[in-house]
Amino acid sequence: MPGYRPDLSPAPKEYDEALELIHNSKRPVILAGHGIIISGAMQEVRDFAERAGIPVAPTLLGLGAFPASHPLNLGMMGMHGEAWVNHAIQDADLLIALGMRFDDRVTGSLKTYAPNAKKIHVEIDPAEINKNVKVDVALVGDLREVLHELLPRIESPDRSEWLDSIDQMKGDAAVRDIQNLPDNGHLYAAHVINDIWRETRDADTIVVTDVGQHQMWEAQYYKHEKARSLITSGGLGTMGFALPAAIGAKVARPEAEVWVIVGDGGFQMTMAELATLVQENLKIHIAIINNGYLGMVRQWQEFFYERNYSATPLLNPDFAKLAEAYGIKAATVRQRSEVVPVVREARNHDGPMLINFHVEQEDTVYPMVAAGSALHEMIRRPSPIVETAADE
Ligand SMILES: Cc1cc2nc3c(=O)[nH]c(=O)nc-3n(C[C@H](O)[C@H](O)[C@H](O)COP(=O)(O)OP(=O)(O)OC[C@H]3O[C@@H](n4cnc5c(N)ncnc54)[C@H](O)[C@@H]3O)c2cc1C
Ligand SMILES: Cc1ncc(C[n+]2csc(CCOP(=O)(O)OP(=O)(O)O)c2C)c(N)n1
Ligand SMILES: [Mg+2]
Repeated sequence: MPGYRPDLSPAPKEYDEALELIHNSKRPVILAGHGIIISGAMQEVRDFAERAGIPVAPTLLGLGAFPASHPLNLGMMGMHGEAWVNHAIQDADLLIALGMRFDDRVTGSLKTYAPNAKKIHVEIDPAEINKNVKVDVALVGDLREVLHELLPRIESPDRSEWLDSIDQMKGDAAVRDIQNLPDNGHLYAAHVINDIWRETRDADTIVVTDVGQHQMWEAQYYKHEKARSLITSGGLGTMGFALPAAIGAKVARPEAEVWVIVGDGGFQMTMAELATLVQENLKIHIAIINNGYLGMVRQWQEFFYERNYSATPLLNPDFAKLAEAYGIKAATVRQRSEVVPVVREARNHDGPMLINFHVEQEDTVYPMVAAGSALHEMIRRPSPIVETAADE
């Protein structure tokens, strides 16, 4: 905007203060946000984390900014983040926030957020500094430029004790248990998404999600290695986003494989765009995670409103027939054994395909930090079946 010229060059003293905090910290965590991707600082963040030996926790919109398979990647933080990540944040003595804005889904109750941690905030927008979380040092500027200043001065202390203690917390990994549920005839959304990941992980894949439970399961069970391989509506959380956004992604990157992962509720908000798919001849794969509910709202009704499922059950059309009416290939899947074959069929088909996955109806996203709770006070899956923290 004309006249809006924030100072985007941190003072030398601010760099010195940040470096002192980093070098004196025993239990630091990097909070990796969407600003890394916007700034194009993926390599710099990696260099920084590796040189300083600091573990990295991405936000939802930071997924892909730091490779999921990197040994320093802890996994997503926040309301539906991994339990050990939230515990690590609460135990940390230093948080280094890189291009993230401490959204309420990330912090839980602000009163109890990372109480023993000093905070460094690297952020391009001065209005974000001290907005939600009060910080000790703010470096206001473009993240990539700030990291170029910091990197040559970063020392490499031994942080193995801290990293080992986080590793031990991973034993407490209820969020992963569902992957190992026996094939008992029920289809779980986590299975579907994890299988799609296994089949498409080596391709140039872009996943576009809608808003709700399936969005959180995708964040948990699809491992993003590269920036911009996940497109999702985080801040506004707009149902109906996925299909039109996927059309945009495919038009912009025709060579990429584009998957829509969408709820039965959100899909119905913009499903008229199926016509656009056909008209523009776009090969997009649509996976409807059909649980027969506005699932994320049903989940809140289950936890906080005594299972009073008011206005959340959905009377859906037959999505496969609907797709076929547009001339789009379609399939309906109810068994786990059918997931991989149908994903392969979609990938081999010369055109778009819609798959209607009928999943367990009253499944719940765990862990969950209830609104207003402290980040470490998570509702956990009752009696985990198998602990699989070592999952690749
Ligand atoms: C149902 C639902 C559940 C959710 N649950 C979670 C959850 O469990 N965990 C979670 O993390 N999120 C969750 N979210 C998403 C959450 O609401 C926020 O959208 C998300 O946490 C924001 O991530 P961010 O701060 O990285 O990105 P943004 O909100 O995009 O913020 C990016 C920040 O980077 C800054 N920036 C931009 N460019 C630069 C640059 N060049 N240099 C430096 N800084 C820059 C911007 O000014 C901004 O402050 C959920 C959303 C929904 C709808
Ligand atoms: C346009 C819009 N309306 C309402 C909401 C509130 N909301 C968030 S998640 C959700 C339920 C989503 O249901 P569905 O698309 O079936 O996905 P599921 O949670 O079942 O995976 C609702 C109603 C929203 N985010 N956006
Ligand atoms: Mg649903």
